[in-house]
Amino acid sequence: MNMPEQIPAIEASFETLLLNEIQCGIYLLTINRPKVLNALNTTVLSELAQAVEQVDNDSNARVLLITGAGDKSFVAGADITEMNTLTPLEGKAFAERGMAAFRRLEQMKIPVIALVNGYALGGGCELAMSCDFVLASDNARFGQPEVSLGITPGFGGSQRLTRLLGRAMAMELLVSGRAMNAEEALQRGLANHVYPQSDLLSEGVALASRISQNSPTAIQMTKQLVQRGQDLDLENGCVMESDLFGLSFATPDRAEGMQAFIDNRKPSFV
Ligand code: DAK
Repeated sequence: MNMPEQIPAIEASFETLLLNEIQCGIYLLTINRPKVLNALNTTVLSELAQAVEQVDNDSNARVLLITGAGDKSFVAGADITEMNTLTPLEGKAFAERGMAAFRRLEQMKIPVIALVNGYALGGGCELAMSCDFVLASDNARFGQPEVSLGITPGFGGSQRLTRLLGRAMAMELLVSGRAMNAEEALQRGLANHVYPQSDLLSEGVALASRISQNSPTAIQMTKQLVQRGQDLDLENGCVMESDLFGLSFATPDRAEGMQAFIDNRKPSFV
């Protein structure tokens, strides 16, 4: 992905990631191992968990964008070279680290948007699906090729792909290892929008800016409703919605949002 040169790095201590606050409250996290198409090794997974924690603890953070360095790949999967050398105990630690990082990412308070700028294979597709939604560049390719390596998906791919695409299509992709292009991912609901690669970052930032004008408290509650509601039946999901709707009336954001409407001005949420 082409990075505007004026973007300042705010976190210098990462070896495999770049974390930048590109506009007030809008963070860009770049997996930065372009020579191996941003494959996920142990260091990336540890640093991903640290970066997620850091951003989620920033009360000014509004949206996290995640992408891959270069113009060829978002993330081409777990690092096969590293995986090939792991002992069973190291493999277990790798699995636990990855699962924890992806789960933590999914549970962030703020919206997380994957900017998929090329290959999103195996762990890369799983990383994209752990984000709240995906914007893709026109050269994006999504797939779960693990069966060709003699393994199953390991970061939740069999579960998240099935929830997103339905059982039959997920099964086809998981057992064939076939990759989808951006257009097919769009049609099947894996990507929300497809843009020319040169526009992907600016489109992501534009959407993040729009999101960041809304109430952070209401957004956090909405994320909870959508995520927890997926595991509930409709009746219990609606009960949860009534509860959080009621709770929103106790928040300063609700008071400000409604008063601003009445005053015919833009709300100012803090
Ligand atoms: N790991 C390590 N290196 C990789 C890589 C990967 N996943 N993908 C690409 N590379 C490296 C290549 O080896 C090459 O390195 P050099 O030879 O230059 O040193 C460099 O990136 C450029 O790649 P290519 O030369 O292959 O580039 P091409 O354009 O020809 O092909 C490709 C691009 C993406 C089609 C191809 O590189 C490819 O097929 N890559 C592998 C894709 C893949 O199979 N990904 C899935 C990996 S398996 C688990 C949790 C999760 C997982 C497993 C376990 N547990 C909880 C235990 C996840 C597994 C996976 O993700």
